[in-house]
Amino acid sequence: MTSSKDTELDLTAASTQSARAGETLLGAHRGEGLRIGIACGKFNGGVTTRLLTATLDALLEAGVAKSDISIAWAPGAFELPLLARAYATAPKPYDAVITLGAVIRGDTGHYDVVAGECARGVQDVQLTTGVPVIFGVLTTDTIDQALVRSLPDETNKGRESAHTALEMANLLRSGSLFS
Ligand code: INI
Repeated sequence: MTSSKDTELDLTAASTQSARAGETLLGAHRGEGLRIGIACGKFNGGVTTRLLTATLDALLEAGVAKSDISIAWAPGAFELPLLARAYATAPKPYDAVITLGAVIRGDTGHYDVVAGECARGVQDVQLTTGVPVIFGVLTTDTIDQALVRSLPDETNKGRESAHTALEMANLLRSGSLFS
């Protein structure tokens, strides 16, 4: 029986292959000196606050200074890309932006439009600005699924988003991508 374990990155194999290239870039999960913008949705705020808590825990643990973190609250996930663009193009641009939201299918016909446009907008912003914008938006069929993905543990989507933001920000500052 195959499982997701079979597709995990094998660090030994990765290191063996890296030795065959002139340069290998890997972003660390370190936060010193990085400025991070967080755009957080108020819609389904009971869930997004759980994501935000874990995001901040992870950023502060990694050494991001409190004064280098800004949080902006959007009405809902649909508005997150616009806030992300504002962070990415600010006079003193942020090194990465994290979007946090919860789009829950429930009974609303809105779901596909809101979730799809949010994802498309987030990708647009990072590709047009060159600033990493992390998609920390839960898109689930049920409230229970959203609650499971925002538990106060390692699996919390906000914590994962914080690590992704640091990794991408550091990666884009390294080696031949930077100078
Ligand atoms: N916004 C969300 O963040 N999550 C949802 O589940 C959601 N649903 O289901 O409608 C939602 N809608 C609001 C939307 O993001 C906008 O704020 C609104 O349409 C105004 O532009």
